[in-house]
Amino acid sequence: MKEINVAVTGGAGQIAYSLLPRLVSGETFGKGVKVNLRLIEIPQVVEKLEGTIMELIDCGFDETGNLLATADIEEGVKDADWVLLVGSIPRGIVIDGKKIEERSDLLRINGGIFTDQGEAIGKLAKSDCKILVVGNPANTNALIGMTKAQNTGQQWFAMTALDANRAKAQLAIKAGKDISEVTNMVIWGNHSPTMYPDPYNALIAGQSAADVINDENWIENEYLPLVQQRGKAVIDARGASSAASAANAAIDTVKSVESKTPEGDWFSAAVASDGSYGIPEGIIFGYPLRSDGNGNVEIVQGVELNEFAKSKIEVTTQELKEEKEAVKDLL
Ligand code: NAX
Repeated sequence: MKEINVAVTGGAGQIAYSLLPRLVSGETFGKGVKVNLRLIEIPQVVEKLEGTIMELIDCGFDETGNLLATADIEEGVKDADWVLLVGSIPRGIVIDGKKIEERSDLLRINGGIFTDQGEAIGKLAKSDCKILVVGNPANTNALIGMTKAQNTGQQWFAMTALDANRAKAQLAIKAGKDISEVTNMVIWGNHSPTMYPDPYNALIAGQSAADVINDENWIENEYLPLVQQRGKAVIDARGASSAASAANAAIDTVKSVESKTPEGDWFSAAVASDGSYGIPEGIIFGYPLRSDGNGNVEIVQGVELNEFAKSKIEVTTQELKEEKEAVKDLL
């Protein structure tokens, strides 16, 4: 059986609980591919992973390979084909008597985690390793990790697929169509409330979603805030942040990278900007992407942006520049 090594940080967290079974069930990497899973946690929590491992064994999947729990990032990412960086410190946690509320504090604390992880991945993971950052602030964490990894064969992604799935769902509901008919969704920019979930280039049964819905006021004043604030709405309703849908989006992203993108479609994730669409290089930016199914992912070119889109993209670009500035000493 073909084998693949997958490392996941934050292995004892709530997203991981929904994510891990689906990584080793044959669903994500395909039937007949054995998945060796390394679960990485902070030392205070690593023991709990033994319980998770027991449950994964008890699922009895044919594709489950070796299962390892570790607090040692180097052991966890060695020879990894995929690394899912889910673990991070949440907003509101108390560290050294101080409640971490400010985005800038969060950026710096989590940035510190991603320097070590990036170095370990660059040095020890496979030379064509794919890395998906889920832990927030995802784009800037990915920038730090990628910068520290210094390994140009590896490819870093920050997750925007949850935002894309949320956006598709809202467009489908509004249009009264099946979600399977919604394609070409792109989240431009940051995984944050400044994201731009593009309704003009998204298609419903091959036609611009904005044209199908034909309600500019709804698009600009209801749809955008609905998608941008959906994470908060889930927290308010559930008393905890999105977990099952976040895990699902991580699986979607891995599958999108691993398989050939259907002709004419694209998928959404943030990658290092190469200057496409006038976005400055040196930030991790949400783009429309295509995969050839052999590990090569490219930014789709030539997508038209109207004035509304350009103004939204400007705002999210500015935010990413500011985030970069806030962690500049970590880069
Ligand atoms: P939890 O707090 O349930 O779990 C996080 C886990 O990470 C904890 O078990 C913690 O011990 C571990 N951890 C912390 N530092 C670590 C380190 N240095 N190495 C290894 N593990 C470490 O959070 P959960 O709900 O699972 O969310 C995880 C992250 O995903 C958060 O940063 C959250 O903000 C982010 N999200 C990102 C989304 C996206 O679309 N990109 C959406 C969902 C989610 O909000």
